[in-house]
Amino acid sequence: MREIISLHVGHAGAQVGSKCWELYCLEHGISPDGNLSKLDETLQGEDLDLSWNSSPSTFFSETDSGRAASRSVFVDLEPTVIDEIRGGAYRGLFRAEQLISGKEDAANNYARGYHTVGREYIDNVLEETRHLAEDCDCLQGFFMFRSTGGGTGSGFGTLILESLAAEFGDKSKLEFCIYPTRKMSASVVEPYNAILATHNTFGLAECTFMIDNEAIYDIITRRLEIEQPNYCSLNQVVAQTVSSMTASLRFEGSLNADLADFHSNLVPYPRIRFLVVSYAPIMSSEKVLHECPAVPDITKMCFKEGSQMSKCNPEDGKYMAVCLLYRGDVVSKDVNQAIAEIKRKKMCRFVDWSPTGFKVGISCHHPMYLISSCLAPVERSVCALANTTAIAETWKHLDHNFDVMYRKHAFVHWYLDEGMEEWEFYEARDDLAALERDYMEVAEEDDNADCVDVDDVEF
Ligand SMILES: Nc1nc2c(ncn2[C@@H]2O[C@H](COP(=O)(O)OP(=O)(O)OP(=O)(O)O)[C@@H](O)[C@H]2O)c(=O)[nH]1
Ligand SMILES: [Mg+2]
Repeated sequence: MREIISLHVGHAGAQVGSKCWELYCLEHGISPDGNLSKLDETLQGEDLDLSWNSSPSTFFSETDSGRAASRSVFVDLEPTVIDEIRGGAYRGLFRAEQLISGKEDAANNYARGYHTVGREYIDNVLEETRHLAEDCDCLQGFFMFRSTGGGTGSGFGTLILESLAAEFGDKSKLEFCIYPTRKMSASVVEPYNAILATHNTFGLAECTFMIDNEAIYDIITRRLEIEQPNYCSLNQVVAQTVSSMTASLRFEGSLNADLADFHSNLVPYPRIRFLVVSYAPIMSSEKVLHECPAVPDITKMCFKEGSQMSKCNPEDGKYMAVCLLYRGDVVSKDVNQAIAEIKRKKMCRFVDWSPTGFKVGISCHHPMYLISSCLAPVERSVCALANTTAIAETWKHLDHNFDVMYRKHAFVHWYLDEGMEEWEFYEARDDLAALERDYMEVAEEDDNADCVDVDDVEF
């Protein structure tokens, strides 16, 4: 078995993580207390895999009493979210050591997470991670969930990745990162934290799945007609997407059955590793009564702004690689036709050196939904992971917002007080400028780029 350990860091990392684990439990027929056969009657229970012979053990271990336990560590520098998990319905999935919390948060300050407050907890996190790793037959790697806007996710998350690189250098490390947006920021210094975290994470993680709260907020208001979505709704959408992305790791599947497949397929250069994630369909219960989107419909949705978890216009960029992960009632012939149509309508431009074009994976396990989910259950879904130069727009906005404050040196003293030095700001900002240039070079490299040929489709 090839196991994966998930690390959920800071408020956003832990909250999103909770929703993900609820969904994994549902999909594998694991009850909230870790029991394999006793399913909550309120949950949908078809097609469940109630055995240890298949892939749930990539994410779950089996306790001596035969219960399922999560292979994860949840850590926040303040206690609120972790206390909720400790007292929540799913507490049976964790040992006490897996839920780590401190007394005071990093106050939206990267330096507090990295240099001062976070340092006090790094040993606990590493000790528990080692313990979980020792329990694995053959550890594949790690998923980290965090926001880069707050101090814990950005600073402490980076410190954890650095420590993992030192101790588990040969293992893959993939991140799900919530990046700051202007509309949904918790503090003005989020661009500082995000840029410091991005710069200091180069070389530590192979692949970053970008999540933008504003994009998800817009999807929910538009598609689900919820006027003011809260974090809970946002996290349900993120969890649904993460569950689709990880389905091939948890169930038998032909594509991305191994963690390394993700980055080997999708990341052509180490720095160009930030992936745009799309999920379709996202439908309300009312809509689902009248519409049942077919494979071509859901495939096309992934190439439009309205299904993307990042705020960037896919038409402004060129794709380097795309991975389409279908679930449910989907056959290869329909996928082939859907991709042919995307090509015919020139909905997606590729760089001409991309050798593989689309990668496709189909899992027959249809998507499942928590009873509390704001998303209506559907028979089939697709999650697209795309490496596109359109993401450069995110760096442009972030760099601009950083510059507006840094020009006046606003808030910089808070970081210097916590052990950072002035040059770290320059260095991080310079690196992000270089990243913008890297993306421009990839986009400019060829002007003969065309849509992918349908012969490139792989099953
Ligand atoms: N989607 C989502 N975003 C969140 C959630 N909580 C916070 N955020 C976003 O994350 C950023 C703030 O980061 P947090 O995760 O709260 O911060 P933290 O890592 O706990 O760090 P400190 O509180 O500063 O120690 C803001 O951009 C918020 O909009 C959540 O539950 N879901
Ligand atoms: Mg916090």
